[in-house]
Amino acid sequence: MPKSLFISPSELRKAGFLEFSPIPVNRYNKTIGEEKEFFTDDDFLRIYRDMMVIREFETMLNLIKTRGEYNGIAYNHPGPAHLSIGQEAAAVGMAYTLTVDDFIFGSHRSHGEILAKGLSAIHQLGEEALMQIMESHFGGTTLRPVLAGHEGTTRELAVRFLVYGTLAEIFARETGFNRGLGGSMHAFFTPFGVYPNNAIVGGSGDIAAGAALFKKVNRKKGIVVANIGDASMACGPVWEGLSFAAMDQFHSLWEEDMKGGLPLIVNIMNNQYGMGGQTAGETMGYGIAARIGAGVNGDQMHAERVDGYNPLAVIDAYRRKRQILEEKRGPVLLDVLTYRYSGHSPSDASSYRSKEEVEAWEQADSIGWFGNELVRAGVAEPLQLEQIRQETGELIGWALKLATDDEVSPRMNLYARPNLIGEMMFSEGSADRMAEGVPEACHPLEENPRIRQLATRERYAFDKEGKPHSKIRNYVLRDGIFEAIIDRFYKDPTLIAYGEENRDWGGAFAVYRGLTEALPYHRLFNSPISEGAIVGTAIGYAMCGGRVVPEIMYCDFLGRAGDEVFNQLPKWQAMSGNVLKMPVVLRVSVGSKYGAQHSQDWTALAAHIPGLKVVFPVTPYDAKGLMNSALQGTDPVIFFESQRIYDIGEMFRKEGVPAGYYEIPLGEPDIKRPGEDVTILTVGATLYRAIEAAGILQEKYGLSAEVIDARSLVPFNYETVIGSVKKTGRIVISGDASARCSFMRELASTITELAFDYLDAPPVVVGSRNWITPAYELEEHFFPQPSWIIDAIHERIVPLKGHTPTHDFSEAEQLDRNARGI
Ligand SMILES: Cc1ncc(C[n+]2csc(CCOP(=O)(O)OP(=O)(O)O)c2C)c(N)n1
Ligand SMILES: [Mg+2]
Repeated sequence: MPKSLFISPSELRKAGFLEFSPIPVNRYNKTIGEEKEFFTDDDFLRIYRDMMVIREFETMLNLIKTRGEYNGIAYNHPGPAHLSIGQEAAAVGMAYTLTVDDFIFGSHRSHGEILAKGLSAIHQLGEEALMQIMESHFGGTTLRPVLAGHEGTTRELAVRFLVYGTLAEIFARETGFNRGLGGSMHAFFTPFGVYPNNAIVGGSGDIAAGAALFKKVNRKKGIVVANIGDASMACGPVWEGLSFAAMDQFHSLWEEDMKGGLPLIVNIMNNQYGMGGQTAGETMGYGIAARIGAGVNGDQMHAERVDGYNPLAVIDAYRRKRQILEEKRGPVLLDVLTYRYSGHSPSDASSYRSKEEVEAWEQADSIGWFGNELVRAGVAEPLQLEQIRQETGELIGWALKLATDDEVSPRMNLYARPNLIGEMMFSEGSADRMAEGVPEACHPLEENPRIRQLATRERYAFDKEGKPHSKIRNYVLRDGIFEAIIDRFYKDPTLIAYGEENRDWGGAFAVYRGLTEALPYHRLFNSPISEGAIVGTAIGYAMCGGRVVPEIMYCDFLGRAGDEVFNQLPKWQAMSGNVLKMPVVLRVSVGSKYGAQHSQDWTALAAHIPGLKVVFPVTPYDAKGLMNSALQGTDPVIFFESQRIYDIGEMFRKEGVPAGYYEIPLGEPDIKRPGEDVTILTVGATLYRAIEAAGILQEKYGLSAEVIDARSLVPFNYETVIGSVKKTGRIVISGDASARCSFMRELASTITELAFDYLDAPPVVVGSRNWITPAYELEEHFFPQPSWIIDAIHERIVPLKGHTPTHDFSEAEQLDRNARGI
């Protein structure tokens, strides 16, 4: 249903003031005595114990890094260890009230958060559930070393499992929580609600918002916490995540039980520093980070600063904020004051702060202070606290010994299985739906007006006599994409799609016309203009178990989502040790008419990044079949589309585009015109210019060209192309990307390696010039034209009798262009 939110000039033009409410700062002031009503002595002691576990864990790592030894156990750990000594109360306070269904995301400095949340989950889970979690993680690989000789309770076993799994991960052991592929900065363990920690600081900002979106849309229990460093509050993904999470539409347009804000707490772990830059007073202007909330939405994100040196203050805040989230009034911003005594990393010389400052915070140390308070309030005897400290030391020493033992904690054996990591890059799943359930829709699929309209369209572009149908009668490429997507919307209840102008507008290029009527807001909506958040939230949504189709309006805008597309989307499946799946089909439209910033083909950038599948279909049949495959899979797919041809009919498949469901496997190039004398391999919409060139080659020069459409870039099965080259001995590769470092160059070099013996001449690349894309009116000088392909064949492969080239494809010209970098 189209929306109606009337914008009234008389209302909007009224005079007034924007008003803000006071933001509470360190308002918690209860004593332990006063809190006894809400905590048992055991609870207090557990808080103390959890803080102590983190302290000792991090202290051990600090000693390993700086001295190569802890309690007589020597070890060399060359990898990172960003420690949070001093921040324990903030972590334990954050995790204490969270349930197992609540998810936390973090950063490079999140060992403490993993332990705190894990310990909290272990406290809550029953013994059977704990056993089941531990036994099923990688078929017991992490549990086995822990279980050997264990004599305590299941809960004690689980604590050992948590500490060991985290440490083994930090040391890159296959027995670690992520098979050693995550490591210190990316370790996590989803069964305890610990979701990915991100070494790209601030990276969790939009991903966590996507996880909260998943919870909301799929009616899952629990809230999501994004732990973000104070310095990372400057990062784009954090701001984009905030904008996304605070969208008005959750309240104004989403309907029934979907109405209301996202269950998200952005928890600033405010330790006052980046690495050495001081946030308040130097690198940021917020003074008190909680101020940010006032700029995000009318609720000021219910922002508050809390004293993260007192675990009870943080717990109190979480209790209150959770209620806000349960009332669907999120998101929430918490500025949790803390301090790290440890350096940014163990090599940090602390040149950016004074000894006095560190000592002043050490004086106020949360563990020492909390212990004293417990004694003062009669909760614990000093001896009890000392016993906790000792037990913790033993626990950490035990874990270190085990995690550094190459026999029990081996690394992934890449000698025996050299391709193991390669095999983990993709999940290669096939799933009609990511969860059971009835997909929500506003009407049955057959009643959809566009589906009905498409039933009357010509699914092959030519009539019986071979004459083209009038354009408006044709079933076109955008229809193929639409049919695949709407079909999946009716199969997979988790599927959602969003991007800029995706709803009422129907997508900037009308691919989604007809979807607005079919789907409720929570399955199809307009996002803010936040390419980072569009992709980042999709990543968070998918890693929690949903399927999602985000859209980037122009390929050129991919740069705005650079971190999400290049660092997050491709990496989490393997970095998780294959715990996570990433069923995200990212639609990216390649422009042509709007000049330098709206016309670039960046397929090579996507294909370069390991972990992404990349397709670029250019016929209605291929578009539908490849979209079906992409949506059936569980891997991230960058789905390139070309704005030149959204309204092109099916010109190659005489049977037309099937109305029913079919898949075209990713990775198979397709011969679009058979031939004998020369192969023209195209990437993207250049196919149609290559077909034109092939016609001219045949008619004017009697040369029969075989035209192959790459269709996919990653994966890519070379067999068809090599088979063609064996026959023709000649190949031109053409596409609309600027030629330098393009995927065409990759194809050319691989074909040279694989088919050198069959080639009469080296493969020739005919791409766009290495310039800015000029205006549409000048584009024939920039994008490959049929005449360029013919000229290139004439100049570099086989002279064409009587041909006078109009473009210079000589070696001298190529050398000169390269020498000048153009
Ligand atoms: C995008 C990005 N920029 C820079 C870095 C290098 N770096 C690692 S940690 C860090 C400081 C982060 O400060 P903050 O967010 O406050 O977290 P803290 O280290 O204090 O926990 C920097 C600059 C990075 N990892 N990622
Ligand atoms: Mg910081």
